[in-house]
Amino acid sequence: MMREKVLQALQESGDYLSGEALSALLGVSRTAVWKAVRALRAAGYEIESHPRVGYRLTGTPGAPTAEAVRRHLQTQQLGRSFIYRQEIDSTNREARRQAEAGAPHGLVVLAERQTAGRGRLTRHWESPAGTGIWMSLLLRPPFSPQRAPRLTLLAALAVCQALQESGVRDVGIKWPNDIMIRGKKVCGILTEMRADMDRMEWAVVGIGLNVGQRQFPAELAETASSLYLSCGRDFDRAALTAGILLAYERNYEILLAEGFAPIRAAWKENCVTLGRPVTARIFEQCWEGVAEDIDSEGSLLVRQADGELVTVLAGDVTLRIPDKEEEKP
Ligand code: BT5
Repeated sequence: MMREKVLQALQESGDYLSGEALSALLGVSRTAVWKAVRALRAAGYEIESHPRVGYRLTGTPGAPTAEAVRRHLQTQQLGRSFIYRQEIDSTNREARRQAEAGAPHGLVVLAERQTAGRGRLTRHWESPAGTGIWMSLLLRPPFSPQRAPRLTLLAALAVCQALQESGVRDVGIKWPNDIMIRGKKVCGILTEMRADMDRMEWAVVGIGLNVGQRQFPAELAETASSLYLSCGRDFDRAALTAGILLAYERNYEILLAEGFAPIRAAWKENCVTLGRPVTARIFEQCWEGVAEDIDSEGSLLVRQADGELVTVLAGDVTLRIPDKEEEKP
């Protein structure tokens, strides 16, 4: 449909596209482009237009603005302070700046688009406008920095639960920080903190969830997916954001009240890594074996062929026998 094509082109560009460029790109008249823009606006998309420069997508239906999220929010603390931006370098960076300036536990920073979205180890995180939930949670946890990996596991569990509650099936956690649907990554998590020896001053948990992408850049096409591509429908990002925050807060309270055991159990139930042959890598180190368990700190325990059990604190894991669906073209 022309609407979809125009939308896709605007999403990909993230900037102004002239009517002329759009009509050349899609091989239709400028009137057809204009009609598609009008239809998109009627469906709730916000599209700016300026003579000469052209069209720019500035908002999508279900945009997770502070106001829209608040309408769904059922938490006590998480997201009660909420910063929403059209564009930002990285929500993690902004949350860190806010943390250093004294912002409270529970602050959430969310942006429509990140210009310098980051994964772990300075990797790039693709964060196009209006298609994802790019947000960071500022926490001031009353425990030691050694416990920080738990905050990542909590986030993975919360995303999983919120997706399941929204009717998404086949969601699983790949240790330590990926949410997968049928072998493809729909969400990544990046936790950063500032701490002294025995206390965390702040932790920032960044969550990047692909929601509405119709396609991915070539280098991610094999490995990444969005909720739209996996489930064939659109999701209300504001409602989903509130759902993730509620799930996170619930799990966080359980962690504080009852310790890590119930979280670990729930996490394990949703994990796609355990019981499978894996390769775990961190920097130059590499282990092969069967992922057997996670320990009380959230580290992965891998049973090697020689019977030795190694503890992997952090790193990347590949499943050596991929999910069946991964093999589909
Ligand atoms: C992660 O790192 O998965 C953590 C991603 C965290 C992103 C959130 S968005 C809000 C907050 N603000 C930020 O700046 N970051 C956080 P890692 O496991 O290292 O995976 C990174 C790798 O995932 C990249 O090297 C790509 O291969 C791949 N990738 C990049 N963008 C992707 C996307 N949108 N969907 C799926 N995979 C992607």
